[in-house]
Amino acid sequence: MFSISILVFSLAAAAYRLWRSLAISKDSGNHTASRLKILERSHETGVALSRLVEHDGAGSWPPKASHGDWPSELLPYHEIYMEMIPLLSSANPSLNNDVNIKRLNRFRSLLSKKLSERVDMVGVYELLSSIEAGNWSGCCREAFNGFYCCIAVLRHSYRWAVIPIVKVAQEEKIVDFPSQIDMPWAYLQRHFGVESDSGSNTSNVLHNYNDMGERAYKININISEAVDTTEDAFFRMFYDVEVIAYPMYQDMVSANIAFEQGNKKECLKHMQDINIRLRELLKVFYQNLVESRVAKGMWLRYCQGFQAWGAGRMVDGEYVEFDGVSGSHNLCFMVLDAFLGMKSYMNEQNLCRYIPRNQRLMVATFRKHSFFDKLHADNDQEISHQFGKIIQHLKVFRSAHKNRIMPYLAQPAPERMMMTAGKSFNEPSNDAAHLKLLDNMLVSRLKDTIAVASKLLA
Ligand code: HEM
Ligand SMILES: *[C@@H]1O[C@H](CO)[C@@H](O)[C@H](O)[C@H]1NC(C)=O
Ligand SMILES: *[C@@H]1O[C@H](CO)[C@@H](O)[C@H](O)[C@H]1NC(C)=O
Ligand SMILES: *[C@@H]1O[C@H](CO)[C@@H](O)[C@H](O)[C@H]1NC(C)=O
Ligand SMILES: CC(=O)N[C@H]1CO[C@H](CO)[C@@H](O)[C@@H]1O
Repeated sequence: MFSISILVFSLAAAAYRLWRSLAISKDSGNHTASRLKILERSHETGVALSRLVEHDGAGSWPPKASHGDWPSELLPYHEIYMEMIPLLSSANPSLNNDVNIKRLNRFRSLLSKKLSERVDMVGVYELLSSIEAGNWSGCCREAFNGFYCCIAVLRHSYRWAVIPIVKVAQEEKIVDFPSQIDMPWAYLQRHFGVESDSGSNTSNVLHNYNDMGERAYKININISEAVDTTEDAFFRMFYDVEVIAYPMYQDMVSANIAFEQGNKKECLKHMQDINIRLRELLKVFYQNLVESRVAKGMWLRYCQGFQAWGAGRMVDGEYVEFDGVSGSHNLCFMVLDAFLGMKSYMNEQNLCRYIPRNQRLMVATFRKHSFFDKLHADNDQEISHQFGKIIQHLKVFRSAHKNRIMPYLAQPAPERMMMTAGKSFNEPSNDAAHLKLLDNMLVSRLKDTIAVASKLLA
């Protein structure tokens, strides 16, 4: 039984590596570091993409990260998370508050104890300060990226302490974190330009993968095979869309350059490439958000709860609450919307809380240079047609997303109150009202997308 699952896993891993090498080899030729350099010299959007890749991505995108092969000061964090995961989740969540409070306290005190015994705060502080001063000789960017993920998942595991998440933890509004995971978090958030106490799709998901496409910090160990496969398939989607999106970003820069140079033929070619990539990118969603890959009965309790947050702190005498991780944090969808000149789905405050600075800047430059509104009906029919195809792809995605996710969110989880990862508000009087609220947000974005399409017809 055990060896069969290992076999299945190795086959899946091998298939994945093959797929990735194919996906990446399609980019050979023009989607290389040298192409990036040319784009950087030629356009503001190229500068922004290059800054993201060099600084945040450790030279690549999605960002490169390594887990555990780190400077000795940081290593205890990796080891402690690995030791704690088996204690985090359980197959039979209790409905009894007292039992859950005991489990929560036990998990937190053990985690605190390990952190205080093994982390050398002065050493960590000195290393992070020297990085902040621009001295990377003690730690490469890849390791720093993996460390970002590790501290984020340690914080999420301390926040919840019990997976599936339980009411008594949801009711806590202010959590007192051990200083060993507060102090580095402040450095990391300053470095990446993010304000939230919680992690984001960047820290928790993208930085969780090494360059073999393997995810370092899992949530559930040994619960069931269905939980394992659901957890793997769900998180992989967010990484895989960025693998395909990277060359698409380059095509967008090229399209901007060609359009501004008046080279419509070249621009059209890049627009066609964008559509080819976008179709591949959305396949990741269509093929993976299905019951056989992401099981509804497993997803809410074992994958989603951990990524939520719903806690906060006092800032200038006012309580500020942070949300958890959301699909709306996906860089590729923000960039696509910006390329079309659509206003951002997230407001400014949420952008600053959950989206790293260099991602925000890149999105903003794509929006600034959007040439969608400059197209002329007569002269630019073919390019307009390509824009129409992008919009059509997004419309289909948004309605599929809206329809597919609702049954996932509506799964029973009596040990908790309803709460999504991205939007932790739990005011609505009942679950149906809550789901309706989320549905409305998505419908409104779908309507915005349809409105863009009608500009094209006008
Ligand atoms: C079970 C799986 C999923 C659930 C339950 C879910 C749920 C949600 C919810 C409730 C929202 C609206 C609230 C918010 O902004 O946070 C949202 C937004 C969003 N989600 Fe998902 N999601 C899932 C999977 C995905 C996947 C796999 C992707 C992309 C690869 C994705 C992409 C997005 C995007 C881009 C938005 C922003 C709204 C928009 O641009 O239309 N989601 N999701
Ligand atoms: C790469 O791009 C250059 C200039 O944009 C173009 O002339 C060349 O044909 C492209 N090469 C490939 C392999 O697509
Ligand atoms: C840079 O950091 C390393 C190790 O973190 C340290 O040994 C070295 O002295 C620092 N260099 C400077 C110029 O501060
Ligand atoms: C998971 O289960 C297997 C088989 O029951 C066992 O050998 C292994 O030690 C367990 N791993 C953990 C981390 O508990
Ligand atoms: C780790 C992670 O939380 N990923 C999130 C990214 O976006 C999806 C889709 O909404 C969230 O559900 C995930 O929680």
